[in-house]
Amino acid sequence: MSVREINFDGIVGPSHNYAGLSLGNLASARNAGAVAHPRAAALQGLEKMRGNIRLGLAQGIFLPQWRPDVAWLTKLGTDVGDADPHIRAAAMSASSMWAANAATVSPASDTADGRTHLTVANLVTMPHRSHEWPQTLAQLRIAFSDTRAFAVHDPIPAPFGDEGAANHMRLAERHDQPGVEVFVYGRSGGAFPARQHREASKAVARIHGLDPARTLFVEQSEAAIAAGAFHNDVVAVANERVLFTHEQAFADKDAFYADLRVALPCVEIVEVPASAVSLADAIKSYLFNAQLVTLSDGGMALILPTEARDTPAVWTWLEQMIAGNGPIRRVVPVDVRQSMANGGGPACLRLRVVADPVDIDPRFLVDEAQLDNIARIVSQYWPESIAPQDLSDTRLIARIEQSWLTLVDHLQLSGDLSP
Ligand code: SUG
Repeated sequence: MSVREINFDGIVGPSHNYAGLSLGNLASARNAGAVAHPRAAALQGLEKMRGNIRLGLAQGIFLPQWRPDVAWLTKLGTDVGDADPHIRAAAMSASSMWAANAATVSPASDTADGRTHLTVANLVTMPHRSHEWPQTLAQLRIAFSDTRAFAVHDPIPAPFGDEGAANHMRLAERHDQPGVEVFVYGRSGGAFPARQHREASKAVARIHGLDPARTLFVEQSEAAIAAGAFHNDVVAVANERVLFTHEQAFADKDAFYADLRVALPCVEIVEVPASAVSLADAIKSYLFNAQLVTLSDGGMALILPTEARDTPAVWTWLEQMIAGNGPIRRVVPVDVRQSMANGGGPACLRLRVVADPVDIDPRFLVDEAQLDNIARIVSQYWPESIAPQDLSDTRLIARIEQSWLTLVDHLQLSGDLSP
């Protein structure tokens, strides 16, 4: 085989719910208290993966995490029965589904030692996400255990917030060529927290052995964070030589674009002006939280949420873009509404790894037949619905645990991953 881009999607866990845990994430706040549908959510995610396989893309998976996170509750001196409701909800969250926040990945052609480097994200800013990394790291260490090809790193220490690939873009002439890595950090978002700290981004770049001449650190605009872009991948996405971005994504776009053109002269910047699509519409529709991918004919497709089609200004702009002569030739809407209602679009659900699939543990790679098997387990075991007040129900918790055990056993990972 050869080096290519593989999208690892987080399978939506059986405890998926709307507890309104993420300050600054407008969808999470809007849907707080609503009834969630974990089974439908997981099936939507699996259908997105199936669609991508049919487009000719390579697909990987990460497993849901053991919930409730008993180890975390124990460290807090409590358990699921006695915990305060907001701590219980944090321990039950299925937020690891958003694999773009699992880690930052630097492909082998960018690093000093010629290995692909992955640093697990510490996610320290949001309590419900701050306890994801140990179980994420366990999976990364299995999937990428071949130390000739991969180096998997511990999280950057607190208090330096690191939210992984959601604030990292890689541009290159082709995936297997040396690239430019762009780390986007926030300084302030007014009432909302800036989750990615510059110090964390700099540390990741050092640990991965990146070439300073091909590494950029770029500040996210305060306006974007204040408008609800809690991660850069809500307002910009890159693939190979193309940067697709909202005009107001960055604090100083002119300086950024100029630096990018020096580092990667072939770059094509597709900028959506605020006069065509407001920041509010971009964030509501998640236009930029799309998977921008290269198809086998060399053209690019934008896999975006159906909400983009339902937002008139966004759809009008996309139709004009496709009619023009730009590098993005196709738009593919996908239904991930259950995840979207918590602020997670198609791009949030996946972590991109440029590597040779033969170097990866095959239990983390899927074809359509394996997706069928996983969908059968989801249909049989995942709860149909969860309301926030159900989170202390012992029968529901038993069912969530049984769902996880069945899936992990099916994937032959029960010897490696324990609750
Ligand atoms: O961290 N939502 C996630 C969404 C993450 C989206 N990821 C990227 N943009 N890459 C978050 O805010 C909501 C959970 C709740 O409210 O129950 C949540 O965690």
